[in-house]
Amino acid sequence: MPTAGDDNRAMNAPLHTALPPLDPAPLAAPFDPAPFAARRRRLLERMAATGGGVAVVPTAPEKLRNRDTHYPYRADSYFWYLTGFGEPEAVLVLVADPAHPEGGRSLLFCREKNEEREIWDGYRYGPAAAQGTFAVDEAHPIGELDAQLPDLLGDQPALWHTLGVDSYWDERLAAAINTVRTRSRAGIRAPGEIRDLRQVLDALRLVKDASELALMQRAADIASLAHRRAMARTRPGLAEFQIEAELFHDFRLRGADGHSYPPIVAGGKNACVLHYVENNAILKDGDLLLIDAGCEVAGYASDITRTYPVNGRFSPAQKDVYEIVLAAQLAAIDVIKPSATFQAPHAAALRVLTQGLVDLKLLSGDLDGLIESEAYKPWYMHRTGHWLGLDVHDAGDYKRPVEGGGSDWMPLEAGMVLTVEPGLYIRPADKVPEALWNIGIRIEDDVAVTAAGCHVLTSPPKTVAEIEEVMAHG
Ligand SMILES: [Mn+2]
Repeated sequence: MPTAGDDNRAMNAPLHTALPPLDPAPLAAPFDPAPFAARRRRLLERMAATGGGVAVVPTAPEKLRNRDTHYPYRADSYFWYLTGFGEPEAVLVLVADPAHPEGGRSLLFCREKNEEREIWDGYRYGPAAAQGTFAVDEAHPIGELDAQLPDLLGDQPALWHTLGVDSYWDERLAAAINTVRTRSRAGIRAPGEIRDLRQVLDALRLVKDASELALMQRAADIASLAHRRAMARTRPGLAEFQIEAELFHDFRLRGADGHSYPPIVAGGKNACVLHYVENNAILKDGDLLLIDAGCEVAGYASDITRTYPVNGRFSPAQKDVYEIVLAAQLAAIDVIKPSATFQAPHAAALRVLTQGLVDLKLLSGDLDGLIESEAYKPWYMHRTGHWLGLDVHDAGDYKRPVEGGGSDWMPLEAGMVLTVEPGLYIRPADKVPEALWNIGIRIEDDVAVTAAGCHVLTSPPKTVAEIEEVMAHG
């Protein structure tokens, strides 16, 4: 264990790398409602294609943390996707109408202006300003929603809603439908169907538009710089949470909203705990450090994992395992292109990882047989990736039904974004050479599918040489 003096020297070590300055332009840019309006139009088209109706999309509720302190507020991802409106207590209503130039009417219900509350809690748009800024047809006080819903739902074929997500909204919308039913003797019909809005919205969210890809690139760039900073500052004797602080420093310094999920900063054997988030152990000379952390920019997540030696030099055993995981990750990225399926990178990674386990003498036998029997599972127990977007494990199906029954893995198309994150986790066990014990390695990048193949959004140092260089010289 190093002395306290070593700790201080490490924390104050200058970063020799010239980090790109913060680009304030995206922060100062005025809000552009056009991409959100285009998404509402696409949703209305999909609704119209299956008979039309009315969609009701509430944002997330505020959540109390304790007494009168709230958790930091974050809008519901579906609501944000369709509006870009970040205030709580808001609901979007879309009324499909083929005669409307946008495919239907959009109504935003939001908080009213309130001078006293704004002194305490900050600016509120209020309906008048919200209507223009967010380019909706109408905006109304949120207090009018229950009174207006029965009128909006009358004589409509279907109510579209994210059924079962929030029982409060399930009940509130059922009450609105019951109110419409009381009008049956006036000849007004209640919607005959309640349809799951998630299916159609998830399919839309799966393929990112240009403005989403730009935000995801920014989230990827900021998180990449943060990982690089953490790497340059890592030394034996520091605590995992001190490295976590380095990440958060860069996230906020460069304008990200914050973490996109609780960061994993796992030294030594903690790297073999897949969802380790305590981040409170001391980093030891000779151990590896696994960091799985990403930031959020305007609602969009990045998700990066890097693994490197605490003391800046890979041991021979650590290097052997690292090179296997890196080769698996590169092989997985290599097969990502339109028409390949979501399963293709996983299959490519499994081949390299399983051969690597044979080379490490942890497995023996025929490669295809070992893959078929999932012999790799004790050391590789998770999948190689997931969709990424507004949610770190983003919306979107991984399989699609095929004619004649059954399902196939989702074919990739340009605009989809997925993570590629193979790993190997070697816990102490009989018949495992001691040099390999507690080596937990994962390497994760964010990859956008393009027409020509794919584009890797994330860029922290990744090869053994790059990592050792950054750790030696910043
Ligand atoms: Mn991930």
